[in-house]
Amino acid sequence: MVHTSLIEQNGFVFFYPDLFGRAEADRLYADLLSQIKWQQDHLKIYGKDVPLPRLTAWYGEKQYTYSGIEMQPRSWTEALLQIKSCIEPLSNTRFNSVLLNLYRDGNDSVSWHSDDEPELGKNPIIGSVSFGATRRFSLKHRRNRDLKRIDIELTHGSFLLMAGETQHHWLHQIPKTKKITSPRINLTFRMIH
Ligand SMILES: O=C(O)CCC(=O)C(=O)O
Ligand SMILES: [Mn+2]
Repeated sequence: MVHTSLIEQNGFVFFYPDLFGRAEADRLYADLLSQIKWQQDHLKIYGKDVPLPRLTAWYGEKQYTYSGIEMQPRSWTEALLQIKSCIEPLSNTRFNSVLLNLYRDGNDSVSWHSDDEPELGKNPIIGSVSFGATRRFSLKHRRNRDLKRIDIELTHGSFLLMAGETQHHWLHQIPKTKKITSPRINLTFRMIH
């Protein structure tokens, strides 16, 4: 499988531009859009409920807490199990959960963060699959200003793998953009301990 390496130090990030062919990606996108129980969550900021700028869902075998939001898992669907079985051999791990994001248009986003919740363990392997609109994904090093920010377009049917110390040293985001008017689905498969 053709892939490229995006960072040279403090972790590993590999990009597989077309893990899923066009027809299969189209089918999986349609299945996920209609079958996943998408929900609107809120963050409490200074006592105010602020809606997340995207819809989310949590599936798999374990419960999960992030930014104070506790998520009870729903059972794997056929589409999720199929995607999971495609990425596990490339990731050299087993995943027991997936966080799904639905970016309704370019106004939806996720701001700079690392996937570093305690239940992910020390050096988590994160398997990220994208369908629908192409969105820019950026990576920046936490401290070393000499390392340039990395921007990559996450295309329909692509796979991004983050491993090693990546979550300790690098932040990532999906910025807002006026150019995108259609939805994108992202799945980040994780191993919850
Ligand atoms: O949508 C993406 O590509 C990234 C999502 C993400 O970073 C997350 O859910 O933790
Ligand atoms: Mn993340």
